[in-house]
Amino acid sequence: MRLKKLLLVATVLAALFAAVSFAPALADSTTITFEPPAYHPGSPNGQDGWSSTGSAGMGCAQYDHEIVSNYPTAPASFGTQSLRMSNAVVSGCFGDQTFSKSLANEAGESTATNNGLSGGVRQTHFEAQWSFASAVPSAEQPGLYVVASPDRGDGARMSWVEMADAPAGLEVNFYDYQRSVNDFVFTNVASGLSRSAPHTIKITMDFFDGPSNDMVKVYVDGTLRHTGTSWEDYFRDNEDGLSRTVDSVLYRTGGIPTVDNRPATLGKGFLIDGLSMLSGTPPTNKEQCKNNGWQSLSRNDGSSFKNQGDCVQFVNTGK
Ligand SMILES: [Ca+2]
Ligand SMILES: [Ca+2]
Ligand SMILES: [Ca+2]
Repeated sequence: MRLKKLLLVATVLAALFAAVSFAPALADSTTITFEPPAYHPGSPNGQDGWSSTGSAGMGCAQYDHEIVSNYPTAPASFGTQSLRMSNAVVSGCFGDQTFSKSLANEAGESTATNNGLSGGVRQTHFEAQWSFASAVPSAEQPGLYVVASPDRGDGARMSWVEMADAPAGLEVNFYDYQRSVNDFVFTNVASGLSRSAPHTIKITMDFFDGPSNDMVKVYVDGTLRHTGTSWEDYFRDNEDGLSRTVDSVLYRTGGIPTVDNRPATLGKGFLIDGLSMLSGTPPTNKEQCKNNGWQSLSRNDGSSFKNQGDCVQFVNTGK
């Protein structure tokens, strides 16, 4: 009896071990709505894996970044709680700004460095989408901006998407790093967006080994507005030669204190909600689908394949 029991336990353990060892590295995703009980009003620091030590009073400056409840001008689609950020307070620091929770599986080139700030099974594709709205729908908030960057958790940003307010309406702006000019290149992605409606930004990043080939797309309100590249060559040419991984979004109010800060935005700024992120590895050639390779691959939206044929069809048709 005792031996039988032991054998049973051993069998179960072996099965569990097999399941863990051979579990395919599936696409990984998360959606954040800032709703209770996972989130409560105040600094996002320490909530559900978020980090925001500055807004919690433990950074270079006490940023005006907080989770708000029943904010009077919040769009109905934002529910009861949202992340609110303004550039009433800015600094040149990175690690104390607001970082989302991290995906289990990082994304990046095979040789990208994570510095222990991301992990899991490395994927080639990362996406982040969120909605934002002006906290003051009736008027311009002059000089308001908040920047979102796919990041591993310390400010080694791999891209840069800005939400800003301008006389003609809200704007979305973008910087990538282009080796042809050895510099960051600015693009206005969208302008004149209504202040009285929420807008959605989606950024997708496809990492390919080697320089000057990563592909970054920026969508505004569901429409592809810009295709550019990542910051891989910034790190390659100006730092240690290695690209960086991403597993989260850094929301930052960076800048020079007393120059870039806009005190009038205190308690206002932008409301941010509905952040979803995913990582996965879409196949780029049919060979990757073979020998059970399809099991660890996914479409761009993170959905998995039913079988090898399904995977091959995606390579052929993009569907
Ligand atoms: Ca919400
Ligand atoms: Ca991380
Ligand atoms: Ca690359």
